[in-house]
Amino acid sequence: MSVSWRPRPSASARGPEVAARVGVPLGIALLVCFVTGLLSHWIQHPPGWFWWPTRPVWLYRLTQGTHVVCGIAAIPLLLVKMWAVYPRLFDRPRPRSPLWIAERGSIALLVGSVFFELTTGLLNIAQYYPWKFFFPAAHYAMGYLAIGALAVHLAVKLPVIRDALSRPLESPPASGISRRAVLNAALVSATVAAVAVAGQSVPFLRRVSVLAPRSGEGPQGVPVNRTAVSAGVAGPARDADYRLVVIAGERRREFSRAELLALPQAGAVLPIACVEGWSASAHWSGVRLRDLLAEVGYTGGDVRCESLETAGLYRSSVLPARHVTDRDTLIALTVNGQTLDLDHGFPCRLIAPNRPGVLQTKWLSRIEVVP
Ligand SMILES: Nc1nc2c(c(=O)[nH]1)N[C@H]1C(S)=C(S)[C@@H](COP(=O)(O)O)O[C@H]1N2
Ligand SMILES: [Mo]
Repeated sequence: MSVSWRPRPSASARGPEVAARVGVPLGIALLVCFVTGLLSHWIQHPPGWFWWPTRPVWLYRLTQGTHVVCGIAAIPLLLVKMWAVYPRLFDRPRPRSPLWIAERGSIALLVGSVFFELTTGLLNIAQYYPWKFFFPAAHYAMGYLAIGALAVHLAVKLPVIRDALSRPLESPPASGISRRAVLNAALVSATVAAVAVAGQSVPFLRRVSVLAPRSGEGPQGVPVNRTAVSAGVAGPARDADYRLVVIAGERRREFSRAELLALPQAGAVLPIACVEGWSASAHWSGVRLRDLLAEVGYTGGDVRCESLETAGLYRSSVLPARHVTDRDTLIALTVNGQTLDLDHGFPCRLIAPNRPGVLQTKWLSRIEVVP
């Protein structure tokens, strides 16, 4: 069985020395992407056993920011790794053994799925959806495939990887460009790519973040994901007859915006942390959800928050009871000291600690305790 490169007296910089060394940070980045991606998926579609805290308020901001930064950093690493093994990808010898077939098969699966994950992820953060499938479902399912193929690849290649890592990088010396130069180029471009996208979450990096699509642009210092006009709520949101309906079991009350403002107000500094990786912190004020629910005799349970939107994937969200009772979970009426902009969810929006942006429902119309 031969799954290793034969040492050549004076080889090109291509080969296992570079492939294995680029593979280490690439493997780590992919693993971090998988774990943070699973977390994000579970927060949005919680299985029964899943438990997600309300503190620290920035935890999801960190895990999802990390997900996107690691995914972006993995792109140049993957390209250099492909370059290092490129001639081997086109070897077409006859199948030699079951192990050999497993190795080649897992590589095809690995390359395909990782390519899919990185390109769809990249296009997603650019909010460009040229495909027909539903991005989160496809990205999630393919994540399992990628990590499974990675595990098989590592298991099969372990001897080759060990051998390549234990040998000095430049032995035998590469003809032409040195392996060290290739490796440095890979690491530098991964770092540059990471920094270029990290600015959408890390304020002091903003000025260098050429890749950050949304970094602080937007009314009241907060980016806007979907405007009121594109959500089709600009009319109803400004309607003088607007009422927020609050329901717990048999009890139901309606509140105008003025009535919400007349209730005790609370404030909190909380981030909007979009699944696309951008995030921005702001000071929100409004009515604590638990105070509002006390008006209808809330005794516990999850709570559904619905938007004025009549269609749209993100028109409603469910808050676990733990988030409902948190002191910082607000029905926000202002942001950064100003009346909530129409695009930030006027007349009122949900803002809760440690949640993906997609669950921070804007233009609330109805809040109901889930029976
Ligand atoms: N009703 C409604 N609420 C919504 C959305 C939406 O499309 N409809 N988008 C969500 C997403 S994906 C994000 S990231 C945040 C962004 O809030 P912002 O536009 O105020 O920054 O709003 C969330 N709330
Ligand atoms: Mo989002």
